[in-house]
Amino acid sequence: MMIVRFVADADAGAQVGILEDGQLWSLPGIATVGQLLHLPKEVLRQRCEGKRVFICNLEDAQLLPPIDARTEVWAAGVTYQVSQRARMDESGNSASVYAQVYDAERPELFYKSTAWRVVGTGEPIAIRADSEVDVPEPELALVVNLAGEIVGYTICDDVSSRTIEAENPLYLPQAKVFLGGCAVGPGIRPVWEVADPYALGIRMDIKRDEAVVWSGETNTVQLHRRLDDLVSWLFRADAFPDGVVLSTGTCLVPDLPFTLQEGDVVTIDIDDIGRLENDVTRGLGGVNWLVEACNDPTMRPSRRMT
Ligand code: DO4
Ligand code: MG
Repeated sequence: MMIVRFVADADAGAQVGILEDGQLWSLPGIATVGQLLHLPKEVLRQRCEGKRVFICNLEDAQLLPPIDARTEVWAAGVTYQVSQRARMDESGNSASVYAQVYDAERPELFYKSTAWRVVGTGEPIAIRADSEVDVPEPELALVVNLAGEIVGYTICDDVSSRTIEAENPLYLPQAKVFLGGCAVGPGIRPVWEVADPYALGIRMDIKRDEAVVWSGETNTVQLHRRLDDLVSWLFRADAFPDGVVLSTGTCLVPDLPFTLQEGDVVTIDIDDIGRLENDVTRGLGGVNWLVEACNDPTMRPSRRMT
């Protein structure tokens, strides 16, 4: 079962419900994912497993990113050794900050996106026009309710500018937060359906002109932090009235000088969670539609679901 947002009918707009066995169902009384994230985990489970109304088959609808309302995306960084090494290799005199944060008790946590800026599977991501080296970051993301309980898992692509972050670590927000720089999807796998989040295979392929130009595979067993611990740091001095998506850091980093290019296709698979697939555009032109789509989800550009 997956909790999803979708458009099946332009008049009905965005709906929230359950995807199971290729069929979409709505949950009576539930209009947003934010509303579901008000519920304690056990009540959420009862709602998901309780009364539903059949809407249509998946191929007759368009999936939207599974995040809305006031839900934000936050991210953890340098949580896998591969990320620590990559940051140290690229950052010259600033390399020591990454070594320190990897082993520090306090994790690196940063704000990544509002819900309206997030793209879903089948929609374009963007790399910045003022950056030369840009990468996707395939990450297991936690879906956390108002009370700070992990209620589900999804996939986040923390698209990043290596050029800007390497120039100065204080440029991190510009390396991380920009229109089209955050993809989340395809839906939310409830926590009660994932036996062991520390044993999930993660794969990423990058295709250019139909050929795979980069491919890698790893497993969340390599994660250097505990998931509950990351959440507890996030909730230490902040509140999330419509819950929060917390991305847990990248475990796959292409070697320099690899960079994404316009037209590439990034595919991320995580065991038990699903597949997130996005074409790459450069600059604002390919993602400006997000500004209008935040008020009209039926105008999303793609109906592709993998
Ligand atoms: O320190 C920069 C951020 C690193 C990051 O996003 C990651 O490790 O996933
Ligand atoms: Mg990241």
